[in-house]
Amino acid sequence: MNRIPPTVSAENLTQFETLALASSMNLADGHARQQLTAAQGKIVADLPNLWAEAVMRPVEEIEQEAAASFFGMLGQLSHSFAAGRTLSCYSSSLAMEILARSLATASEASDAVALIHPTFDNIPDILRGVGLRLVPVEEGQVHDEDLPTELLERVGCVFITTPNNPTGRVMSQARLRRLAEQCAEHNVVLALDTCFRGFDPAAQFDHYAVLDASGCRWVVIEDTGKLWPTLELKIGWLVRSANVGLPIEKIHSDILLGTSPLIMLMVKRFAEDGADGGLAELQRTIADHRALVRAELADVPGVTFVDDHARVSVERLHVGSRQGMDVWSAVRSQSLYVLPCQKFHWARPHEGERMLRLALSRNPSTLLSGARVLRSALLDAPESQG
Ligand code: EGV
Repeated sequence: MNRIPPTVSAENLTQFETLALASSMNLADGHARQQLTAAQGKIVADLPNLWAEAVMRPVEEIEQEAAASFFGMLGQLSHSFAAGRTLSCYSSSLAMEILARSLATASEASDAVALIHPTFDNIPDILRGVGLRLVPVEEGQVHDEDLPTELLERVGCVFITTPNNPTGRVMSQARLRRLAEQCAEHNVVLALDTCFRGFDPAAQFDHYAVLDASGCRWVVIEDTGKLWPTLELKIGWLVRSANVGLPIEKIHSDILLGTSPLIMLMVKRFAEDGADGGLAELQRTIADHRALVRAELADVPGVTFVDDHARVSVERLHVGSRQGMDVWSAVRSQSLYVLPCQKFHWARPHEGERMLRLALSRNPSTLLSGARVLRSALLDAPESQG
């Protein structure tokens, strides 16, 4: 195999993604880079009119309409517009930072957070960055059983990504209800990152109805950023329960006055199109792309697809006895960029050593050429015998 000396240094997954930005075969980041659909192209062509509308109308009204369209498209009908309960941010990571600072500032019984493992590494990094301590909770554990009482007694917050990134695993309504009840019982904040929910109908039951019925203190981070190829024009929403007891509004206002009403009008129109069939079309496109990648790599010895039922726009590949970083280096020498998985396993990186993540929200031609490069690199690096 064509081994490149490890001259790159990437400290986190996003730095690996940055390396890929200049390449024509970028299967690294989870942002949407496929072509606009015809209906989406029409919205983009209408941006000058949206600009004129945004200049004229009250921001608050636009903000409510954008949120109503987006939350409605995703089945989140019980979400509240009450004052300060739905705050818009430039990105979901900024929403995450505001939540993290709120948790660190508040007088919680504990400054520890129980965080799903694995998950995208900027979540543990942001939480640790404000001084919070982390306790890993295995994805399988949180989906299959109640959380242990001794864990709930030593954390101030449980943080779950659903659907999870990179596994695509979705928390069921029954599990969410039980987890919310447990959090209510122990006065622990339940935080959900639902940035990938648009891809999976299983994640589109009304989470806000379940959370509110439990009486727990909760925060949800929603995101328009993964769905549509809108050149980083996006909104991350920070939504909270009335009883959350965290200084979220204050910290949000320390950082921003508001997001762009032009982007909110664009989001409103994309969400209307989504509700009108665009979201189902996107889900079919991702399914086609997943099938394309799997077909191209299916018969490579040792290679398996880890997340059978995933519907999110990323796909994990197990490379058998090979090292993921060796494969990463080999395909990089051919200008293909994928994501090595160690850093998703933020508590035990070695668990991700033999996996790669591929982005599916690309044009099919890019996916096909990428899959072919990956295929030949994998065939050139046969599995070790022992
Ligand atoms: C993914 C990167 C950061 C993030 C990428 C991502 N954002 N670091 N603020 O959007 O899965 O590729 O989530």
